[in-house]
Amino acid sequence: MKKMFQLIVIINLVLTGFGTTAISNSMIKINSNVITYNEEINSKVLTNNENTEYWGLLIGVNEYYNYPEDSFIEMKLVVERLYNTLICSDFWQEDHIKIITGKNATRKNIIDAFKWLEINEDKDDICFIFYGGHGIISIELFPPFDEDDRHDGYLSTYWTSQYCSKPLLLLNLLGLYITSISDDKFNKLLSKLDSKGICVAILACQGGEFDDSPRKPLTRPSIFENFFMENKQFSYDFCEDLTDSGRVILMPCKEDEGVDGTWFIDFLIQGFQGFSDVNNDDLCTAEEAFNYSAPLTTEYSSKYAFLTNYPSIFDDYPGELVITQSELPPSIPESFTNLSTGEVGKAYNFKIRSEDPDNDLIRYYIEWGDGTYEYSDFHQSNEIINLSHSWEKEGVFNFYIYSEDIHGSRNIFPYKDLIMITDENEIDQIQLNESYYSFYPVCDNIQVGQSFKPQMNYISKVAVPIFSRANDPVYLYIKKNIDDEESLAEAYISIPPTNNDFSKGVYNWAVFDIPSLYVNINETYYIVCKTDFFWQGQQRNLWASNDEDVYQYGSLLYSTDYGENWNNCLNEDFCFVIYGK
Ligand SMILES: [Ca+2]
Ligand SMILES: [Ca+2]
Ligand SMILES: [Ca+2]
Ligand SMILES: [Ca+2]
Repeated sequence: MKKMFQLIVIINLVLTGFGTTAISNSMIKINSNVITYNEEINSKVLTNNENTEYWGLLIGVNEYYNYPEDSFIEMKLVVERLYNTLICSDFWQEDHIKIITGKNATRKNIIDAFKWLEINEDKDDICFIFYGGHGIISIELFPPFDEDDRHDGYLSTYWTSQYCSKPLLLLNLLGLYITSISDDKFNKLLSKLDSKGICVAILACQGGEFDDSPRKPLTRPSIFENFFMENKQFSYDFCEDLTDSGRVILMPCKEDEGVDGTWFIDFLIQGFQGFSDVNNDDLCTAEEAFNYSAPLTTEYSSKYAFLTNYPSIFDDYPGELVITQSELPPSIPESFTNLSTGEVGKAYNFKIRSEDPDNDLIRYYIEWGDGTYEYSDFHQSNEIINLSHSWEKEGVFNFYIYSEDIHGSRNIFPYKDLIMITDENEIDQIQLNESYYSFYPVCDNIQVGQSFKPQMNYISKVAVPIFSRANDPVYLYIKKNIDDEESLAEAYISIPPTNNDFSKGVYNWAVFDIPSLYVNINETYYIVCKTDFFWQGQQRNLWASNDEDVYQYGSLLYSTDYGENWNNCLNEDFCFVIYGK
């Protein structure tokens, strides 16, 4: 059942509603995945000269108007990481990179950004374009009718969910056409660029749709032909252009696949940082980064996610396309402090260390979990340093420490830790052990709970790790029996959407105040959580859990009928902390 939840969650994450899955039997697409891809690694033709400039366009659609459940908070983080990685390299200048995220990620702004690229770049130059957001597949309604599978891929924008959620199919399709960028449109935008090398990286479902070659012929006449002469001409023009396009397109999956998590782009970023430089020339090419990312993406997605992704590459650039100079980040920080509890207002020291492969100076970026964050000073590589922080309220805090070298190269994976802060209460029951990518939606029709046995006479607070994409009130109840109408106590809070990197398990705890509830020690009680949101597969509010029996005195429960009937999962437990007296 949980698998069903998760699968629906993921599929919805990527399709925003109405997508139709395509069965692909395309002959034109280069479906080379990592296993069959073997372009010459050492025969790089590096023809950059003093006139070669690098231009970047980084698009992260992290927010969808009116549809917080579609938001993709990670995309903003990914774009920031990409920017930081490119800028570490001397090839790249700040004013040569345009970033489009949030409310700015509209179709018009994206097309305008391509115009900005077009005006600035010339044939000596190299362009890098990233798009991250929901990819949608739809029947091929508009020309050119060039898809063997009769489906087009679309890159969504800020307005897409709003205009694609109309009940009528035709309105949906029109909305899609008006608000998003089809693979054909994308191809057209790329074809206006003169740069000798263009690298495109896509992180979207059906990302494999975006490898259209400019040489691709119009394969099928259509009834729309007479109405769309301009487009028809456009396609025929493409047929005549038989020169190399100079494009390398890096795609997270095949054209009919969904994408789960940000692994593909995470490992591409690592590749551009220098992990991919197999020939040790301190240059990272698009091909090297792909070869580095593809097997890791497959490995990590098969191990941790619900869909296994097989990235693919379209490579029309002669030789290898250099994107960055290598600048390796420091290692993931290791901690020498083992502290799980603390008191309000008291400063605690954490000893940490990391090592830069180039022996560069290192500073640390810390998110303390209470809304505060800070940078440390620069320190020697491998030096054990002290970080100090005090938490000002009772609760559970996940905190994250990132290492970054003096050139700005930052490890994309943080050190993760947790501290339980107490004030006037004490900690009674805890289950802190989450397993990667284990969670349940918290909704109205889907309700979730956890049984426990208190060892103190009063319950005063319950903390649960809930990842939120919207400002929904989350209701928490304490019940004596799971199907009791009446609850012994209830509390609710609104959890604002945070900048958290959910796909890496980075999120905060929500703390619910219970007005001192008297309970009998060692008897079973239940925590129940719900929101007012009707679940149709969205990842709007999620409660982290463990898919093994890690808490002895209770178990995880869920209901799929508004709390009428409950399923008791004896071998799973939610994460929670109960404060008592
Ligand atoms: Ca290299
Ligand atoms: Ca190549
Ligand atoms: Ca370094
Ligand atoms: Ca258990």
